[in-house]
Amino acid sequence: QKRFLKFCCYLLLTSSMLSAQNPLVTHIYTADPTARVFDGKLYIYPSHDAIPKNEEDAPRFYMPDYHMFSLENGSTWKDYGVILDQNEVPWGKKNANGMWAPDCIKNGDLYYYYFPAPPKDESSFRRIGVGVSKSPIGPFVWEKNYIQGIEGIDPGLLLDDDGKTYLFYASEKRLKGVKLKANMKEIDSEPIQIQGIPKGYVEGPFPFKHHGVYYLTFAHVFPNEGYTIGYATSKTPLGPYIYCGKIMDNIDNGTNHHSVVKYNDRWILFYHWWDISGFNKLRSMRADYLEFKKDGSIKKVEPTMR
Ligand code: FUB
Repeated sequence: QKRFLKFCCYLLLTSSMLSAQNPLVTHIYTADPTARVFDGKLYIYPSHDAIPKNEEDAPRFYMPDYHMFSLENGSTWKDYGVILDQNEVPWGKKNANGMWAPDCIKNGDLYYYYFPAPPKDESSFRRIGVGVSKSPIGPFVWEKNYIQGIEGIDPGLLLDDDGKTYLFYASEKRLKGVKLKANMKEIDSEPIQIQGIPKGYVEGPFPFKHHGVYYLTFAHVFPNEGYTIGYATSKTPLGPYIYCGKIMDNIDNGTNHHSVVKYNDRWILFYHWWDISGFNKLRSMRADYLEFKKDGSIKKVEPTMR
């Protein structure tokens, strides 16, 4: 009880330490920010680090639902509230508090929201589900079952110029990828392990295409170095990839799930840190500009640490 009280005091003391740009929002804790631009508007689909209800939950991730945000007037992040609660997931385990990093993409006129959650059939640590909406802000209609044939966390989606969609995810500390069928709800190939990613714990794949090159960024743990953000490139969506180096060094943040998006002609890296809480299970999403060099390589991002 003493430890939990100490933890609550810390939250109260640190909750007034705000900065202008980073973290992006301060009224709730947000992590794993997947930013997307739909029809010129910037959205973020993060996960939500809720405040644990009791001491037993305090040292762990406590993630019962998802919020989402959009940028209004270039400066304010609008919170749309809970867009999915864990107990609304048709195939999800009740009250498991394990709603980890999601993603959302647009294909045609529809928006597809992908998320990992613990399944009630306990067939795996996490399965990946999908919901469909006519709007980027939902409401999403949630599929009755998880996507068959894959298991893992951290879905990251790539809609290629030819209309084919690829789902990347992390499973058993490795990155995997699979082509999706046109319905966006079923796999259309055998999942493969992405080749060319350095050894070590890896998660949080984020794929995108720039000047015809496929980029795959990921959170990566080198031995004795902690979480870094690395990236690799390829001529084909599912690789093999060539490791190109780090986008961000370890900032002692526990994890470093992120996304990279071009908005108003500038590239931005979205990531998280524990600015407000001082506790790496209560994270806050952040953003800093990212630049490409002329040869297509990415300059390392120095986080604005207040
Ligand atoms: O936020 C929960 C999990 O931690 C994410 O799914 C991982 O990428 C890591 O950030």
